[in-house]
Amino acid sequence: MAEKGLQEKRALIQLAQEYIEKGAQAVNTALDTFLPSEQTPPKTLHRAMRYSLFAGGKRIRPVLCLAAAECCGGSWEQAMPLACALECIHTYSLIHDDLPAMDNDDFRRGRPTCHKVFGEAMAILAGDALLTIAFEIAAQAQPSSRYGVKDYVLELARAAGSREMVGGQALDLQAEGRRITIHRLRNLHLRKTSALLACSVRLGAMSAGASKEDLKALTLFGRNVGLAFQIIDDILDITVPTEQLGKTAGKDIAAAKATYPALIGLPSSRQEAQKLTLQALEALQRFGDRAKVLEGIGRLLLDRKY
Ligand code: GRG
Repeated sequence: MAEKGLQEKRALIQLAQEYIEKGAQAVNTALDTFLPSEQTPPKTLHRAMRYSLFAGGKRIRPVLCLAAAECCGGSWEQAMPLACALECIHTYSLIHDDLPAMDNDDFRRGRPTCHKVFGEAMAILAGDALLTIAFEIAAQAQPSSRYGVKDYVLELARAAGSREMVGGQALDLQAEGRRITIHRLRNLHLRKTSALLACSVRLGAMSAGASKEDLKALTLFGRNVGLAFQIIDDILDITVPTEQLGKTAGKDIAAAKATYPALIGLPSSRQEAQKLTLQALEALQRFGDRAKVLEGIGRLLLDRKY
């Protein structure tokens, strides 16, 4: 699966682009029904939650969830509550990451950050509420032939918690201004970024009742795509202007962040992202043509420009 001609790679990327567009629309519609309206008291809190959630994120995590479900013989309908829960957790992490006590960013998803518009206290609460509603939404998913709602909730809680995403963020903060080894950096990225991406494909597969072997293969895909995604994110932070990124460029160098480009330079970072993407695609071999969309998304994420 890994070695393909240029035409074939382009066709897969095109397929992924179209899938993401349709998937994102469906996710946005579903999120709109799951989230309390702006008129629901407390109105400011619900406005703040919706402001960040509907600010135009790429919806990579929910779309990966939908694509993994289809790859394992499931449907968007079964996977949708889990897809929406993933996006709520992702958006909460961005709101909190942008706070002055963390990355202190003014700009996200092409608009002022949540705390710039609603104030720090309300932004903290909007993040808290998005994290909490994620579990309320996930609990509404239907059990599949192999997994119950308890399994979905456990999966989500573990990926978002102190041993994975939040833990990765803690390691990231502690690494600021320090020169850490590539091994430590990889470990940090695996927790901060890969865990939720791997969880996205796993939850989609679980909603389809996937076998243990299929879940294992998708976990490998998600972890490697996640690592490549973070490396590309760090490369884009240096090479792409703020207007194109939709968030403030050059922040990593300014904050003396531990990143792949800082440790091994841009060319080696690009090579590493390519290698990881190929490893991710190899993990899809067992699914044959059913994994075309996932393969396209993996290739697209390596090529992304924002
Ligand atoms: C728990 C506060 C807290 C943070 C957890 C996810 C995270 C750690 C921090 C957010 C900042 C960051 C650089 C995370 C790494 C993952 C990443 C590259 C996020 C950006 O994801 P995209 O590009 O964003 O999918 P959109 O806006 O398109 O959804």
